[in-house]
Amino acid sequence: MDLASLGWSDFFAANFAGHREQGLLPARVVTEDKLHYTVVGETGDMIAVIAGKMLHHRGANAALPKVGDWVAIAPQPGENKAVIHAVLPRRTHLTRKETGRESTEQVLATNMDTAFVVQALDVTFNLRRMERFLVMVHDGGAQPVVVLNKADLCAEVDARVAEAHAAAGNTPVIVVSAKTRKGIGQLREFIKPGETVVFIGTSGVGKSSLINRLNGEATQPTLEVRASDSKGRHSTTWRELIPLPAGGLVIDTPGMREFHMGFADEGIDEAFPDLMALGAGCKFRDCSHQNEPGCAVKAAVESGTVPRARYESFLKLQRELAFIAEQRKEHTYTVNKRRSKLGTKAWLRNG
Ligand SMILES: Nc1nc2c(ncn2[C@@H]2O[C@H](COP(=O)(O)OP(=O)(O)OP(=O)(O)O)[C@@H](O)[C@H]2O)c(=O)[nH]1
Ligand SMILES: [Mg+2]
Ligand SMILES: [Zn+2]
Repeated sequence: MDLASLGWSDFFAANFAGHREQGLLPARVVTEDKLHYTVVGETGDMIAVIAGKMLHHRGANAALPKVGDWVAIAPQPGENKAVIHAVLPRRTHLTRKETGRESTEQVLATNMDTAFVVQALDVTFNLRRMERFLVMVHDGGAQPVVVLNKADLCAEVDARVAEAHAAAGNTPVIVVSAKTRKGIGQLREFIKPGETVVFIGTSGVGKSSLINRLNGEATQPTLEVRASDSKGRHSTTWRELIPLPAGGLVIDTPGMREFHMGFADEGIDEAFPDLMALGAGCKFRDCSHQNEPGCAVKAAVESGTVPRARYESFLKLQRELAFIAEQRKEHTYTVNKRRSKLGTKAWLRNG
């Protein structure tokens, strides 16, 4: 397997030079299960553990290898095993921040070019939630694409698309159906050989179903959604990097529960650039755009320049950020203890 098709680039090569001198080899993290990993390199996939030295010197949990990371490994001779000695700097990342300190960040996936923010065109359709996922993506540096799935269940697709466009700014919006295969070709156009994409969105929106369509084969488990409330049980329980037959790599993620999505303050700027720009015209520099006199943002809402719904979602996000900041003071971080299973079948099959 050549490194370029796994996403290797000059950026990583430059950062690897020192490790190469020490006789280490580059590999990419495919699955992560606490401190057990599957990595893939030029010689195929291996089970990997992290070097003791690295464990002792690590600062934050975020510094440990995550799915999508490039790592420096020492292969164990004669075995399909390796020891991870270092994590290369990340080009992009997807990070959930439950509190502000670095030790409390949960890195969900790394080094992706594009992030598909998936929403279902059914009763769960929620623009505010979409905006939050977009904040997360912007924050980590990947290119977002809004994917509206389950088009087969929606009679007003055009209206939903218009709403999504209004909320997503310049972010592309595409309409698909994993069921009827509508738009799968369009989805594919965003996945170039050697590039990595991640699917994110709440449970049941159809992330794994779409990946199975791209794959041309069902490798990802999916679950039937309860018809009554459209709520799926979580069917994907681990993150995994999957090679596609046509080139390119996808990372499947388990659906996130809304409440646990944290946001970085910088991300809000990028999700609401229009409001941020207006805010420069407010009378007070620290204007919260709620009750202050001379607020340019409120004036724009009153005059209809900014849709009221957009303003309200901005306020809601601001409140949630404030709430998270409060929580931060009260709770100390507990490491996510969710047990996940290793899923190496895709690599065994393709590699
Ligand atoms: N009608 C319809 N159903 C779909 C479509 N895509 C997915 N589904 C169904 O939605 C349910 C959830 O799909 P999954 O692919 O498991 O969703 P997920 O986003 O991976 O969910 P988690 O892994 O729990 O985060 C399954 O029953 C799918 O069959 C679609 O385009 N149309
Ligand atoms: Mg899934
Ligand atoms: Zn203001």
